[in-house]
Amino acid sequence: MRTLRYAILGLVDRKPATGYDIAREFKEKELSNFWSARHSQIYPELRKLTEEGLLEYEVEISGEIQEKKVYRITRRGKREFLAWLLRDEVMQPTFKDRFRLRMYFVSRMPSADAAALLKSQLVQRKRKLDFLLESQEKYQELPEYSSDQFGDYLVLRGAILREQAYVDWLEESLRLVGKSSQSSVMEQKENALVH
Ligand code: FER
Repeated sequence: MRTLRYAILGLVDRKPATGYDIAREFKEKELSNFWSARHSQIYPELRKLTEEGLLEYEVEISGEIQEKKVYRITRRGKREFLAWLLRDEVMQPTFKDRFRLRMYFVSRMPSADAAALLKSQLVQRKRKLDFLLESQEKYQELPEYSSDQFGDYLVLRGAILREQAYVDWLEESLRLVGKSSQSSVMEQKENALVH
């Protein structure tokens, strides 16, 4: 499934846009926090969508020589976009997280090193969480369901809950690593007394 085409259809369905406008959405707007696309992908996709009759464009003159294509969604485009939106989604496999792979092999490293790595992740994750919580401040109240902001709010809340869970996991792991390193120190002392 070519997901980019649906992201583009969704954006143009909200508001007629140029290729440049669309590229900006992926680069610096809300969408850029969780989806990306490069100019080199966007322009060929706009061309294909136009050939397929899902988008159409009007040429606007901007300045003396500059022409720009302003894309609009067609009725067929709206229909295909809605069909895609309503499709049920198969759950995606667990995201590959390199740090989790390292923790899986934690027993191969001294516990003090494990604690240091966990603390570094904790600092970074808390920073991310703070950033997301700050972003949430733009919503003093729940946006209306029918507004573009409602979906952004849902996705942002998902990110906040995910990062909070990650922070919880790191803090719990730090506690557990601390606990077991104490017990292994005690075991060493006990062993030293016995032998
Ligand atoms: C936003 C919508 C979604 C946003 C962030 C996200 C910062 C998601 C981020 C993530 O999944 O990490 O408006 O603003």
